[in-house]
Amino acid sequence: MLYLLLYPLHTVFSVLNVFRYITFRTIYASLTAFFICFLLGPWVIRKLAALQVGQYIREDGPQSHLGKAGTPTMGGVLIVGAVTVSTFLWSDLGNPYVWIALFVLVGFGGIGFIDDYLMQIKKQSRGLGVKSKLLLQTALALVAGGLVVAHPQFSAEVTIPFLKTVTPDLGWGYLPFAALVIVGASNAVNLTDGLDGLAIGPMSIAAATYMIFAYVAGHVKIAQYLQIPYVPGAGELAVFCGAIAGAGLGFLWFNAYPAEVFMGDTGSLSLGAALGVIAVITKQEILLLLVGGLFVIEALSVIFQVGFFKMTGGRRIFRMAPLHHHFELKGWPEPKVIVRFWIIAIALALLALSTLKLR
Ligand code: 57M
Repeated sequence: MLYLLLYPLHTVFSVLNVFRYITFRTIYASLTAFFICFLLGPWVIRKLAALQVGQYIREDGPQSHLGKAGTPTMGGVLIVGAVTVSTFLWSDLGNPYVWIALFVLVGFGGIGFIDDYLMQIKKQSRGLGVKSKLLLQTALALVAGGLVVAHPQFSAEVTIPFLKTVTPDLGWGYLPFAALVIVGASNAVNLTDGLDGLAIGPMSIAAATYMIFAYVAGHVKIAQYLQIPYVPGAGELAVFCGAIAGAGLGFLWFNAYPAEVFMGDTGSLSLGAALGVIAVITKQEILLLLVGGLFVIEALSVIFQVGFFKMTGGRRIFRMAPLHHHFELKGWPEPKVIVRFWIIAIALALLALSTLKLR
């Protein structure tokens, strides 16, 4: 909005020329989203507590979690709000990719909100049923994927990290593939969100990583130089990614151990899906397995655990899935699990960044 309002005035006030630069707007989008979360956090937490939007804790989980009962949840409304306001302020609203990304963030936030809300009304740990949740997620992801596919510059080719010449063209298969990336990312982040700051830390790291990829993908010269797909207009998503990274840090201030608030499905489903759609638009879909590697590991631990459990009639690979519960039950203190998982997320993000040169 500020771009559309202020940049045209640069002919009168040359200082406003700075609004032209995606880098400048990305930095301020991050700071704006950070301060919205940081400053409004205490008020939102008080409101959620007053509305008695407190977390119900499953009794079959690690015993250490029972003390977390009543922690205000649905803090994701603050994150989604901060990212949306900041993106509105600092991005070029004439760019269709910005609208697709916001649609996914707010749409999946809406599904998460319904889920959280039902949990509060029913006073139980399950909200929307698994099937209805998956159906709603798939429907939204298909709409978002359809909007990407309808873009005049769309290409159905998929980039494979480290291999610059292998770019399979999925043709019509691209739409279900895009939906899978979005829904998969949304659910993987949701599964990870089980310890204080465990999901939001790596989410900020992943958003900051894609911020770089979005900038590079949208810059014709750098994209050509690095031999990555050039996606005209994708650079504007750097502003959106910056807003997510900033909002994430602002939220982490309160979600850090011991958490004063949880993000709820409102936060985890929306942020995961947003990461998925960014990967799709920037044509770095497969790279999400690395950038969001921690979320992938957590999701795989559940898939293997459930599969093995069913195959063997009740035996387990891990003490409990998702993986963070396994380490908790092994006796690692919660902060140790969290910080070690962050370290893994940072290492994976660096590895992902190295694909800019290693190809
Ligand atoms: C959501 N939600 C947290 C909070 C957060 C298929 C199965 C593996 C599914 C999985 C599941 O339901 N996962 C989805 C996980 C919950 O957090 C809330 O949910 C929101 C995210 N959606 O924002 O509102 C609890 O996590 C803790 N928490 C924190 N700090 C935070 O910042 O400590 C969350 C955020 C909170 C709080 O305790 O209440 C959750 O874990 O429920 N199911 C599971 O994860 C369960 N695993 C399981 O059943 N494993 C079995 C299967 C796979 C065979 C096994 O391994 O034997 C575990 N979760 C719980 N108890 N709570 C185990 C039992």
